Amino acid sequence: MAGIGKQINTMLSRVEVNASHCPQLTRDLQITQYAQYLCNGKNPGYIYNEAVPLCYKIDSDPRTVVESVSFCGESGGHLLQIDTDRKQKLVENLRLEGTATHRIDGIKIGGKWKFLDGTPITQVYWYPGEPGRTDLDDLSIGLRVGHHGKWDDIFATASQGKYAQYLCSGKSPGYIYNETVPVCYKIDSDPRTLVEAVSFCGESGGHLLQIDTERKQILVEIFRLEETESILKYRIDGKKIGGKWTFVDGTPITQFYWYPGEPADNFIDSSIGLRVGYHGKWDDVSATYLHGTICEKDIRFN
Ligand SMILES: [Ca+2]
Ligand SMILES: [Ca+2]
Repeated sequence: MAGIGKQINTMLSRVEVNASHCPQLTRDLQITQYAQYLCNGKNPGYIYNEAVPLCYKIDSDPRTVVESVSFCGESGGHLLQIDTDRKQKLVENLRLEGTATHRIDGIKIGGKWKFLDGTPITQVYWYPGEPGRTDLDDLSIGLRVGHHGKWDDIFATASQGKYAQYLCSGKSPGYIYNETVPVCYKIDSDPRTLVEAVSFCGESGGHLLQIDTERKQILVEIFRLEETESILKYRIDGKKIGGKWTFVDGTPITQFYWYPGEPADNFIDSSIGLRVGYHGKWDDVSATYLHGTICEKDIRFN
């Protein structure tokens, strides 16, 4: 009898365990699945992160703060509000792509950082050196590619592209901003030696165009360089020292885009130019001959 009693007790306790745990487990699962469904099932492009938990979406089109707010609002959301360490950890692990800075919630009003709903931001995660524009008020918060989720103060009313354009051509007449590369460049057809070209670009805060990416090369290949009475070639960065091609700052050039038959290697002071008719492909030119100049200005957002 005692043995049966024990069995019954064991069975009862098992039932108890089942009764107390299974429904709970099911409910959690249902909540998770429902949350997931609410997040990405209803709103394509959103990703559900269960650990935070958080439902987020990344979009790379350039927008002002106002445009971003309405873009997020269209899908029933709002700009990502980083108000917990967990959310910050999440964005630090995101792999943001491209060159754009991605906006998150946050704006500077009367010298104070606040979320768009007016709540003061008490915990900040600035990248070293940020916020960099202490003198201005038209600011918001973004995550810059390469800053591993740490914050950057960025313009609120201008998209990053427009701001870059302003830094490029607004501050230095003659420069053109190409958003695709991106690069800020200027083509000048006055004849100059290499030394003169370097100082000419330097006067506007630039340097000779450094073709160090495929994208920049593709850009110069669609340039319509003009032949004038005095010039047929345009200087870009590059010279030969001790048998090695380097940029003027000493960085070795690793990728070359010579025109067939170039470099002809017939100068003791070789540098690089783009010859009209070579469709952007490179020509070795004498450093002392007079050629046109293509300058580049580095755009730094701070
Ligand atoms: Ca900044
Ligand atoms: Ca040549």
